[in-house]
Amino acid sequence: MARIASVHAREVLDSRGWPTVEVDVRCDDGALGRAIVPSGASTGAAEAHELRDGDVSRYDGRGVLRAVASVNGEIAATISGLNVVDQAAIDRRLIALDGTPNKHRLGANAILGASLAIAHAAAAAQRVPLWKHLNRLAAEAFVPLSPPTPRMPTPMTNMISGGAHAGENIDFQDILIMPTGAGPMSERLESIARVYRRLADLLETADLEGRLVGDEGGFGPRLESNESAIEFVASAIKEAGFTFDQMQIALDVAATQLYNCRNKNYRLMQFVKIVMPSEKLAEFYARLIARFPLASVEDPFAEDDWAAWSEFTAKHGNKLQIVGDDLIVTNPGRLKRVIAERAANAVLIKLNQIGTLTETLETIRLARQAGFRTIVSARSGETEDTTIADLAVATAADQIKIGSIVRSERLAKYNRLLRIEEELSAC
Ligand code: 2PG
Ligand code: MG
Repeated sequence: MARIASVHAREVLDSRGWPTVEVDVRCDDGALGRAIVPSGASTGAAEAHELRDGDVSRYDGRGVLRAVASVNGEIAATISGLNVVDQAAIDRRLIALDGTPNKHRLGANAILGASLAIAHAAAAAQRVPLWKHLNRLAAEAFVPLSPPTPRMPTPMTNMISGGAHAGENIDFQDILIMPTGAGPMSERLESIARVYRRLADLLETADLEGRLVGDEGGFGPRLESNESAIEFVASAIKEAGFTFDQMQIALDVAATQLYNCRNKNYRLMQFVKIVMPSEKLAEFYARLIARFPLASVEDPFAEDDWAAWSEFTAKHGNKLQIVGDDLIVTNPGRLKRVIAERAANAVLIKLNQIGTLTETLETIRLARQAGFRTIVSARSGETEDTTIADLAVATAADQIKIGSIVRSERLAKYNRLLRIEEELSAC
């Protein structure tokens, strides 16, 4: 049995050059676990609190030295000496230590950094890959459901970025593709890369910014409309030689960003000066669904526009994956309401929206129980940390959303999946 011997956090930088928290957990047998916390740009209001210093003399106030101090002080004192494999018990202690509903006292970035570093240390202490350890934790957390069988998720990969991730060039935040074939990850990545290259060619031929990318590596051209972005991706799929059965199209509208909650209207730049209520936006989506082979739509409405979500799911949910991101924020309580109100049929899973591994597994269990699809997701601000690749495999997630197929903070996860695939086939 390995016990936690030391806990040490430091401030490191993420893919946007903003500070974030890295935590090292060392066990008494020498095993080391390390994790780095990601950070979102289009965040939901109900997300766990990311603690920033507010000291404008450093990083425009976005330093994380207070969160680092939470880890090196109170968190280290509380978890030192505990059995490193007792993830659920340790996470519960961290939640109680913070004592606030959204983890704002110690910071969700401090708590999650510790929670994930503990899981890494436990895997190292047991000399098993992280996905194997997470699979055991998931099996415990999913009771009374059957334990998940580890498997490769389908990649949901960003091709064109918009909204908050690419300087508001278009309204929709992501136009993504999903290879549906059951082939090995290496083949699926090659297919995705092929579409990405054809898309670059098409954008360049059209004199658009074909090589300029947004926060997640998707192209960020200035286009006249959101439809035009979908058209470009659909054409790239065809140019690459795929049918829409082999390569599906998905959207993340991130509609909370377009919503004015005072007058309950959405504002899309492509409809200059037109604001629309959710009914009109739903009609716009119905036209897109009729015109394009869309398989999945994430955050079509704002995080608190509940009735619009339920109506949309009733109308399109039998053939379309409808994903709650800002709506659910990986929060078991919000997911329960979504299930009760049939407001979506799939959930995006982001560890830092809720702030511990244990609560994340609880949300995934609820989703599985309700027959919801699960999509494990990166944030737009990422690092070399690859925990989500292991989490997706360990929980048998349906999809993984990492961003595009370029930039090393994204590739770290895809490449990790390739290594895990080898380990899976050796089992
Ligand atoms: C999203 C994510 C990832 P962010 O909205 O799904 O693409 O973005 O991390 O900025 O919330
Ligand atoms: Mg989203």
